[in-house]
Amino acid sequence: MADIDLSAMDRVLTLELVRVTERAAVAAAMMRGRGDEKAADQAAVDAMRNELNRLSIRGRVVIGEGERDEAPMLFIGEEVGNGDGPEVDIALDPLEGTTICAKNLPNSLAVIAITHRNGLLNAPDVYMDKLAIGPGFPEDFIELDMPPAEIVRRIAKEKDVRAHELTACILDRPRHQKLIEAVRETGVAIRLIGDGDVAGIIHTTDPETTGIDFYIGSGGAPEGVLAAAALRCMGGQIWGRLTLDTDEKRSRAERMGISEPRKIYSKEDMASGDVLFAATGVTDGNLLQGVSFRRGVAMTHTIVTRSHTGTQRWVRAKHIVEDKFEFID
Ligand code: VTB
Ligand code: MG
Ligand code: MG
Repeated sequence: MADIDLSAMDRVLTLELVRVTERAAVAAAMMRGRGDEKAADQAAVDAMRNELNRLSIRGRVVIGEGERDEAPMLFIGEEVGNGDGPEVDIALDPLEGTTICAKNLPNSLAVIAITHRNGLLNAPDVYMDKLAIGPGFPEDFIELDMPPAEIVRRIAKEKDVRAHELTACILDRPRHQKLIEAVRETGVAIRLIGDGDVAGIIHTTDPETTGIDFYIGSGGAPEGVLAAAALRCMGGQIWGRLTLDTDEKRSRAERMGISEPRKIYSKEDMASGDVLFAATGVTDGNLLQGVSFRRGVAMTHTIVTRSHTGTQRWVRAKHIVEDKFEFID
């Protein structure tokens, strides 16, 4: 492999990633609206793993479906790829928003991010406090620990708008009650989402289309790493801090190499190097359309992007379903 130009390899790999998320999305989409989160998730996991193992990489799952004993497939530490190619680390979520998919509500995704070995934060499956905003703002002009009113004031000033012209995306959870009150107080419109904060954060990169200006609140740490990878490629800023509020969580994090439990991570801290990112819509969403099935064909909509160049490719694919995908009926 030594004589192969790695950057050329990455270029090929970028497009190859599309197949991986497409395949997971189609499998999950066949289970849309059936009220069975587990089955939808399992279908996506199986499909993603099959496709991932065809890639010319020596891949290692860093952010995956869980620890080895709780996740039979795509567990943290699992080696994937055909074993022939660059050594890479992988963050994935074959179905981000299992409940959304089971209810056939907007913005469930199949997502993956790849970078060089040791380029991803080994985040334990705990909560992470997150603040994210799209491109076009000064670096660090807002901070994770600022009162919401101050965050809103600064964003409104930078955008030269009034607070009521801004929209924040927040996960609809009882733990966010105070946060929601504080943001409402400012006049900002809140879009409460049931799940799917990877999509919520990606939506900040294109407020004109999505209507989302910033994301705030606590969600899964693995999802934080995936969202950071997306923003490395698509622009924007994210700040995240792990919620390590018990001894058990702190020692679990320590075993995963985290020595500063209160550290605020930037997107580069969570995903460094030349990051490749792909997401395919499972259910219809604000940026990505969901999979649609017609007689004999499946249509998919994917974004694939790379931090090195920042190129965003929006790929609409028409798949002849027979032979390619397994039907469930
Ligand atoms: C979020 C959301 C995910 O988990 O990270 C959330 O993006 C956080 O956990 O889609 P809680 O549900 O406990 O709040 C999901 O909802 C599911 O992975
Ligand atoms: Mg998952
Ligand atoms: Mg998830």
